[in-house]
Amino acid sequence: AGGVNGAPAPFDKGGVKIALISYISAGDFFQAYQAGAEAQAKSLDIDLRVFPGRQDAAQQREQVLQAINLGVSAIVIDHGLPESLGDVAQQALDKGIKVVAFDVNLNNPKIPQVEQSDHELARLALEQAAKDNGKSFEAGYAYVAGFAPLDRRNEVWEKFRSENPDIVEKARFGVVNDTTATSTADQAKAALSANPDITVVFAPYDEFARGVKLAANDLGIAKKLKIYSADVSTADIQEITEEGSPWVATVATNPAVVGAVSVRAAALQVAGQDLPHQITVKPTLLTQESLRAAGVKTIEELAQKVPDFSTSDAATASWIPDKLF
Ligand code: SR1
Repeated sequence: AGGVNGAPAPFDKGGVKIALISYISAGDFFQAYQAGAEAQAKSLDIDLRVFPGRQDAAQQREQVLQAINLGVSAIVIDHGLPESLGDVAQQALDKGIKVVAFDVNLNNPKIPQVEQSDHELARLALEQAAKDNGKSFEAGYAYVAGFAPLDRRNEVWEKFRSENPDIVEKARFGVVNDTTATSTADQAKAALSANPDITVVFAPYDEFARGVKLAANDLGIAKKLKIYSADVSTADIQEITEEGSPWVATVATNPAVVGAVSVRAAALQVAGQDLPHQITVKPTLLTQESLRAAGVKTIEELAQKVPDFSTSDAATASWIPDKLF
């Protein structure tokens, strides 16, 4: 470990141990989030210990305890169930370990919360749906309760529906597991078959959207359906822009940037520097039309065209390199 020139202690010496403890590791979003966290850690000569998530709350809780025993300086907790994490996160704080939470509400004033402005994300997606389809249509909705970002997006969906009584939710479905897209596809297939008048699906997680698209293709109804989602990856861009795709818009951050911001937030705390309690990475609306017009094929190409996809001004300091992608 060589440390970072001009950085405050302990980053001047390097080798600061930080743990990244995830609830979910499968899927494009979470892999890119981890890659971004690793890139930021490398730039700060941090020894990042990654604990992979398997949607197992008991295991994640155990991993927080393991990280405490490893003597890390900070822990980034990425998703998870607040009820199984609150007390162990407090144990970490009591030992002087800094904690940052991404997309899990730990309701602790000592724990900064990173999020992607989920209300704005859902609002932008639904405004685009109304722009494309008017304010009277039958909708399908992919949702699983208990995940902070999905719950926040759901608040916006509920408000949007109450303000637009002719937008009718005909079916609700969704699964979060290690095969979210295919499991959601099975449910979407049943829901879309039972409700042939559905023309719009709000699927605010890219794995959900991928599942709905699979179902629409299997049923041969892709032409009459429009899917609005959250998140983006290189694979998503390909699925959105391909000929005849029903996936017409997504609202997204670069998940690698969010991973980098989470590590920066942890590093700033370890260095004793101030942070706001709420750390937000702003999402951008990406329509099928705009992606096709820009000829963008990968998330790297997107990062070259959309400044918010290459870096974020959240949780920065002069000594932290933030041009990573
Ligand atoms: C199961 S929660 C999935 C969401 O977490 C992140 O906020 C991503 O945006 C994804 O949509």
